[in-house]
Amino acid sequence: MSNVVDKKSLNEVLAFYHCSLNNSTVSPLGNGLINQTYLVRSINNNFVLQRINDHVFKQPEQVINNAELINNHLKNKQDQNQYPLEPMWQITSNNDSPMVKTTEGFWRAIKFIPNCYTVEAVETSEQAEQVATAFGQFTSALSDFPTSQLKEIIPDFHNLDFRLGQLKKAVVDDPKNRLSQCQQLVDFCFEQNDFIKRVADLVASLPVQVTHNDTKINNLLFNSETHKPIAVIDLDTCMPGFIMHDFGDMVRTCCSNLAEDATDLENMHIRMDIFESLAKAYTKSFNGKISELEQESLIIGAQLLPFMIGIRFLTDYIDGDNYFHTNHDLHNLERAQNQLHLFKLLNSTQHQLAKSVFFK
Ligand code: GN1
Ligand code: MG
Repeated sequence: MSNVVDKKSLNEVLAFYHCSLNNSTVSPLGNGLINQTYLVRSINNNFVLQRINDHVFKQPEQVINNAELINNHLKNKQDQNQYPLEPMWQITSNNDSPMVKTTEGFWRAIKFIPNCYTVEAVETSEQAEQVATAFGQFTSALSDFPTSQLKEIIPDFHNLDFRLGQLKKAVVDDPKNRLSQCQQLVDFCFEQNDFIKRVADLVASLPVQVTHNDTKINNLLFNSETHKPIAVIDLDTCMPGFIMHDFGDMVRTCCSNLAEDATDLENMHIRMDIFESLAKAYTKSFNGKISELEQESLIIGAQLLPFMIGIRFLTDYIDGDNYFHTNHDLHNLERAQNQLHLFKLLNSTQHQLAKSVFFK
């Protein structure tokens, strides 16, 4: 799928929303690695337009249906004063559906909330607290949602054995002869037997919840006046899952002092104050609806997500960059090195981290 959408294709999709490039402006929005997202400003209204990556999301209609179900549930909770954030409505097009199919792929429009902004990186422990509280409120409000109604959008998305299997396959195929560039890193992944076993034991016993699976701060909208989160966005990977995945992705994206593709790894450290704020706020947001095992799993999740995404970046590097958008040939390898280094740091500080989860 091409990253560039031409004017003709944009006009084709805009027509479904009663506008065109003659009466509206379309500008890229956000920094996602998967979908293409635009802000459309027209005379009638402003909305977010998104082309869903159908290489990643094989059945885009399932992404859209899941979002409808989740939004309806959140709206009910909001009406009962049990959800303090805003659901992110998808807009019905003139074909009476929230999904539009054109020659360029699958599209949807999402309501635009004015006077808000997104934040790319966590800098303070107050922000970490906001992230953990908002994503915790989200999953907590969905705790009585029947998970079986949700389609598993990307099967085995956060299944470690499956991700290790994909890496194994890429190593055997080595289609771009890139293995020699990363053999040591590959070996490192397969040497983590104790950790892999701990994860397998845990997932056999953890309760299933509706999880977001992409809990970075840039998937929250902040109100420009109050500077507080007003909505959780990007519901694409909402699926039945384990809360350690959501907590782990927060730790992965908030606690490192470096960006996920930074290469000066000797400078990487874990921001303990941020970790503590995440752990305390996330646990608190469930209002006691979190089991002891789930609480314990948070420490494993914190290590698991960097490990698993490191494996995914490494697999994509060996495969020839088919999945994640990259800016240069070594981009996925650098991301993998970075995330696996973060895993190492989190692994070696796990006892210290556990203290802040259990508030000892
Ligand atoms: C992808 O496109 P974005 O940034 O929302 C990926 C996440 C990764 C992330 C790494 C569907 O998310 O799992 O954590 O890149 N989403 C999918 O930056 O694979
Ligand atoms: Mg995402």
